[in-house]
Amino acid sequence: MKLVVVGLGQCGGRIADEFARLNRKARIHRRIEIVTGAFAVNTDAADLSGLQNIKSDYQHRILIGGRKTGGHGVGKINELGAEVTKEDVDKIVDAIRSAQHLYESDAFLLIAGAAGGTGSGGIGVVTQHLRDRYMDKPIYNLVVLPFEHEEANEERTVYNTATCLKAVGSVADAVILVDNQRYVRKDFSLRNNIARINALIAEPFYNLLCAGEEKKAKHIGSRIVDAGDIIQTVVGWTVIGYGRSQLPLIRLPFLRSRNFRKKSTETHIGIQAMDEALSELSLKCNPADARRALYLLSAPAQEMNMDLVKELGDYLRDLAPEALIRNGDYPRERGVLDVTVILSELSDVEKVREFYSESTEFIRHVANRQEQVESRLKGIEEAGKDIPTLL
Ligand SMILES: Nc1nc2c(ncn2[C@@H]2O[C@H](COP(=O)(O)OP(=O)(O)OP(=O)(O)O)[C@@H](O)[C@H]2O)c(=O)[nH]1
Ligand SMILES: [Mg+2]
Repeated sequence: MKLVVVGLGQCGGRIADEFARLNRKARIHRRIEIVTGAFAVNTDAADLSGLQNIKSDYQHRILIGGRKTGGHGVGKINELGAEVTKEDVDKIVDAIRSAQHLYESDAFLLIAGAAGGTGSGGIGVVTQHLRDRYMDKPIYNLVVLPFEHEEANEERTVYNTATCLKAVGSVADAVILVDNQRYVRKDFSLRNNIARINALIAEPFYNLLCAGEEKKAKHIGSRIVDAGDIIQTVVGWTVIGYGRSQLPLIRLPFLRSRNFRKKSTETHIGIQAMDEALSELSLKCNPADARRALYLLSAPAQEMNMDLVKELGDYLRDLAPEALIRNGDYPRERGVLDVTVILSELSDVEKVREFYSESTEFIRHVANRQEQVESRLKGIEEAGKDIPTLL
């Protein structure tokens, strides 16, 4: 599958940059193309110049909001983010339209951090405009939810996140939810290592996008996962997970037969990778709420067999009994077996509900506070009403 990737704001731009890096890796190591164009949109000039893989011309690193933001961001006010994006949306859409291989692309992927200003406000606006113009291509949004400490310490975090989720939920064909906090749990030092988190966020997409683009017979699985399967799977609220198991280094030739022991070891390793993918989904959710699912098994050809693919399917079916499950195998990797899982068309996402209800409370709280401030100001005015004026 080939994507046009557009990152908005700092978070979106950096993750889009990561996709551009994956594309380079696919081109060098696999001679295939998975990203037909990578763009970053921001109100902050410094953030744009900090990127490494997205082409550095103004058509790919698109600065918006010129006069209103002076190149310094919107300071977490996502209404302003939405407003300046609307004003400059033609500039963004024109740049995307001039991408060389746009016609070959299967879908758009727009990325932003929900808790910020520029990306949070802009992602829904750009999605809506692309949707009006390219009705034949699905538009996916990848939305990054804030760390817990941001929810606790910064008032606007929850409000920005809720308004962003509401916007993307109503315009995108699918919203892939990624919770920053999930990546902190894996390894605490990561908190200071955003680049590593971004790599972990993009990683599950690598084999998933590559599998359907392979041209050489030896890398084409017996059941290919291509753009069609992904488009049929990814709808509405969506999460993605990735798990990897090392394969035993030494393989004794006499064990290569279809012997029972080997098969059970393979199955065990496969289930282990699938377990990891499911326990480290990009957002905690209940697989039973998924209406659609997909898994891709990538391993060296000799490690793969249809029994294993089927076993993984049975395992996933138990956890997501309501889901229509698609699957595929991808004879690639060396020394490892990995499993990518997508759970989609989720009928309930607790975290999204929480953001909505907390934000509704926050709006009430702000309105109350505003009333209090106004009545106090009136009090001051009242107290000074007999003082002569100098003006
Ligand atoms: N995973 C990840 N999260 C990030 C990154 N940069 C920022 N964030 C998160 O994104 C949210 C803030 O959004 P930003 O992208 O910084 O904001 P922005 O869109 O640039 O908006 P302004 O700076 O207000 O103009 C917070 O929840 C951050 O934790 C990143 O590179 N990777
Ligand atoms: Mg910024």
